[in-house]
Amino acid sequence: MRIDILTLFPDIFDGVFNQSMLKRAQEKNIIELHLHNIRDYSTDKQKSVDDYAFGGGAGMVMMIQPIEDLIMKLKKEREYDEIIYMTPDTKVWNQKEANHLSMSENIIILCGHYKGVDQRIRDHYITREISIGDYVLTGGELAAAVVVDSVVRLIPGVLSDETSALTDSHQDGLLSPPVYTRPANHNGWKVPEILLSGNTRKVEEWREDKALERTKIIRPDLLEM
Ligand code: 6GU
Repeated sequence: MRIDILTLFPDIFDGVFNQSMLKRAQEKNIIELHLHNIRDYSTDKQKSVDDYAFGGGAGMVMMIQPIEDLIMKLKKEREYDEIIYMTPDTKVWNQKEANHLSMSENIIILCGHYKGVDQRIRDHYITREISIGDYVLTGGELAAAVVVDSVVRLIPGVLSDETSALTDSHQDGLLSPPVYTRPANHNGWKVPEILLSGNTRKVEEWREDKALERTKIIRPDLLEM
């Protein structure tokens, strides 16, 4: 999978993309991450990328020209499955959508800043909008990093068997059951007996029960979907 990220702040991604799982996925050539600085595509003398909002009000709006030129250049080079815009004013990202997006070949992710991008970019180029939750971040970059991480770890070959994504919270629509490691008794705090029994069928049943119990208490909304 190739992911092109369009941003005014490419440095924000440095730490995230050059560590751990995302680093390994790139080394194994399972993904290619390309960062593009929108400002490099501004054709005006001052290299401006934003302007005042028509109609007034506080905050700047990202202008069409540099974003359009960058998107057009990329679209000429290859076909994209999705051109995504990161914004808090849309539907919230979830595991099901991560599973689906992980099957894409090429995607573009546009990160908004300030008051966001000119609506005409959204109307004419964007095929999909993503928010990561009902709160406002300074820009779309951290949200884009969240989306990239959640998608890439689902691509076959990225995670090892031990860290397989199949047993993650949310993968089956439930929260994860509790997990324990040695020691079996820490100053009187004991691990549930069943986990020490060696009976894999009983352990699996216990985990399913606990997952359902935790979901009912903490996130009953997940059971209604
Ligand atoms: Cl995608 N962008 C911004 N700026 N804030 C957010 C968000 C995105 N998702 C949740 N909050």
